Amino acid sequence: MKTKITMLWILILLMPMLALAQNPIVQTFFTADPAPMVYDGTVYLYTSHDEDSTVNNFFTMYDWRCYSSKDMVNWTDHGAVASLKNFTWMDKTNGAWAPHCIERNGKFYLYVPIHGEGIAVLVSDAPTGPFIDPIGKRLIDSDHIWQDIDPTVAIDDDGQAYLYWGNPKLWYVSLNDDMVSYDRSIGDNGIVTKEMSPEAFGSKDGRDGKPGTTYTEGPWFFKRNNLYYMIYAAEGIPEYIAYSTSPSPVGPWTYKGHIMERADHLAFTNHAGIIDFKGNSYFFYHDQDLSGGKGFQRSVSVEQFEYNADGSIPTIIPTKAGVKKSVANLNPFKRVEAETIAWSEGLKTAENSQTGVYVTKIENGNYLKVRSVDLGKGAKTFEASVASASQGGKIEIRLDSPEGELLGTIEVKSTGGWQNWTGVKGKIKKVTGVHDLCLVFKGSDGELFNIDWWMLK
Ligand code: FUB
Repeated sequence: MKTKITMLWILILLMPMLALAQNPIVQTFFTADPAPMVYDGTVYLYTSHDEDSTVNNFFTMYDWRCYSSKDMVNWTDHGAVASLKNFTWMDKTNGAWAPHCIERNGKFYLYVPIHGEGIAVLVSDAPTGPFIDPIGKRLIDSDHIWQDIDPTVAIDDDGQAYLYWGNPKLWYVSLNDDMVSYDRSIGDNGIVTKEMSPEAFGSKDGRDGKPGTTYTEGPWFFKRNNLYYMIYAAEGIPEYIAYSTSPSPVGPWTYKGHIMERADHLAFTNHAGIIDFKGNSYFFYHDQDLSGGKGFQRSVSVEQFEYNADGSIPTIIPTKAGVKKSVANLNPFKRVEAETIAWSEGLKTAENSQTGVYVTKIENGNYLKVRSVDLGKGAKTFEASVASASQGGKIEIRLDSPEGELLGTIEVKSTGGWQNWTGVKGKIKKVTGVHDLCLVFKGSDGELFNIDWWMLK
């Protein structure tokens, strides 16, 4: 009895924290190595993907995923946009490590490391793919392919694109305008090795007996207000995040210090991505909260921050709350993909050629939350596209939290198959203004139904 009362108190005390939880930003999969890209009023977030089952107690990573957001609190899942199967010139089945995508002249170039096979490039006409391999071989032609990981790319104001990468050294190439080849006239057949001096990349404390620089891996290269930044994972395992700046894209780099310190709920690796979006600055990283502390099952999180007046980056504290304020409202009167989620409990997404990405593995008590939903003058009806091979269940539409005011309940019956999609609708109570909305799923044991999209009318 005493234990039950204590548990109840812990839950009551945790409630406000859970209600605020925004990190990690994806709860349906384990995601790592965030690479955010701003394009056409939207943030596209490319991630690597730690599988739910880790093989041989090492990174188990087969594909790269993409998520997008217009408001920095609701993230739409675009599924696995590329995988190791894209490359026919090698036969690795594991090793889809940290990606980076950039747009040039309406094409999207996804640079990816294949651990042990070096760095490759894929190209697409859309940020969410499909991506194809334009050169049929690895992009970086080096004799140290095991160290060729974590590509980061930026295009300077004069149009010159640079691709940096590497562990435990930093190399770069000057990409040609086609973005899939590079200038072979500089460095060693095009590859320039950066000098790893303590002035450039900090002095390692030598705790493993090997003095050197703090630079380890995971570089993130960008230009802001005429200053070039190199953010990176530092000082081996466990890693913290540090940075250096330079007056030019190719150095000399000057070490500037730590950005994110080590912390218990962070993984033994960390990997940063930084963007400015709609007037705010955001720092992406990964932690191991969602998996309960498993370093091979990481999750991407994000914090809003402000640069100091001199362009330096403050120390950023990893939080559970993450981004507190959305930068846009969500319009529920247009079809909302069900995989647009601010927070979810117990759900997965899957994809097929008919529906694209949809929400699945729905069981009694699971829910998804969308934030900053502009209900305007109020809606009368909730509509959704669902499929169920079981007995179905119910969708409760609740205001602000999973326990919030019940606006309506929609019945979902069996449709005769998990891919037999049909429309359901029902009346909801009229509420005006901007609110968070929760879809709370109810039913008996087992999987209830899949949901592809919903909207209000
Ligand atoms: O995700 C695999 C590797 O772990 C990445 O390439 C590194 O940056 C580290 O995050």
